[in-house]
Amino acid sequence: MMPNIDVASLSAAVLNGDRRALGRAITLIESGRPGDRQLARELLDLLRPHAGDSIRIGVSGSPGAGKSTFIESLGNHLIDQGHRVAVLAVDPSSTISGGSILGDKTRMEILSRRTEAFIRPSPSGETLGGVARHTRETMQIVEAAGFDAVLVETVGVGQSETEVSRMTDMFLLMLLPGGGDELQGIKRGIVELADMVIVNKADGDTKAPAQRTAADYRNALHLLHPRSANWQVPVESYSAIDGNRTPEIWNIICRFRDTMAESGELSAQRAAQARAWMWSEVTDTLVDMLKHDKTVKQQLKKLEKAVTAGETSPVAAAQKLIDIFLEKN
Ligand SMILES: Nc1nc2c(ncn2[C@@H]2O[C@H](COP(=O)(O)OP(=O)(O)OP(=O)(O)O)[C@@H](O)[C@H]2O)c(=O)[nH]1
Ligand SMILES: [Mg+2]
Repeated sequence: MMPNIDVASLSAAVLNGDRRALGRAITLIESGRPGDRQLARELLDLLRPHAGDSIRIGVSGSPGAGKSTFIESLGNHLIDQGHRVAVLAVDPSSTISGGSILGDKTRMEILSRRTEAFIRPSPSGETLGGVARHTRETMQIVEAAGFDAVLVETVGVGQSETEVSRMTDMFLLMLLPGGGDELQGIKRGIVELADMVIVNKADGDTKAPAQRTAADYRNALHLLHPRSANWQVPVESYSAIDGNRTPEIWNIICRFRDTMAESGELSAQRAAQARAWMWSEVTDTLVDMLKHDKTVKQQLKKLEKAVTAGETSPVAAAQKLIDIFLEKN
């Protein structure tokens, strides 16, 4: 797929801010070929010392809550302030819904045309695990390329926001006016992950409902055990369409980052994330190796069939596959 890659010069070009190199680097880490994986690891090794110097913000919320519109507004505000902004999407559902990535691009119309911005949708046809792995690695690459604000958008209906909260410094939850989280298809656990809640569409007819919803959440959040003793989760009503309060939202984000940096929580969180990353990399790599093993492949269909038919227990079949794999190594 990517012949004759010279990792050293690719890395140098990425560090130089070469956009085509950036695209190629990300394509390399997204490649499923085992040979490419080794190159990807080498590339990440070269870039890692230059990564980490950004604020990583996760933006989650129910479908249609206005996440992309918010990112468009915040991204443009940040660029006006001299920042460089990367937008990554964690959206394994895009394989089902089809066009959501294209939709996002059009919703980030101005942002996507600016040279200080880089927008990368998640690769289609990937499982959540795959998308999460790629997003984490892509984050390192865009940071090395000099992007100092990384915004990660995810649809808040499943497991993906937990993944995103594990790779970002701050987790924003975007809600619609009216109704609690159960009505919006948001699980309670997700509200507990939030470092800030934004009730969007506080404009026109939905302005008053947005303010009421914000007040409800403010009350509800007071009852939750705070994640940090140093941070009371703010609940803001907001309109991404008019974007008037975008600078205020950014100020809150900065205040959060400064508070967490001063208390030591930011570096503690990043250290914990690095440890967790190591373990998911171990899991992903072992599973990759196992799935690419020839003998395992030969037995796989048969065992899957036996499990489906209830002839073999899943546990026994898993052990059998692992035994086959280990015997050969
Ligand atoms: N009235 C109003 N509409 C908004 C606002 N923000 C977004 N919208 C509209 O809501 C719809 C969804 O906006 P998106 O930004 O695509 O929402 P999203 O959360 O990214 O959607 P998905 O990625 O599909 O989950 C679009 O039609 C927007 O124009 C807002 O502040 N006020
Ligand atoms: Mg979107």
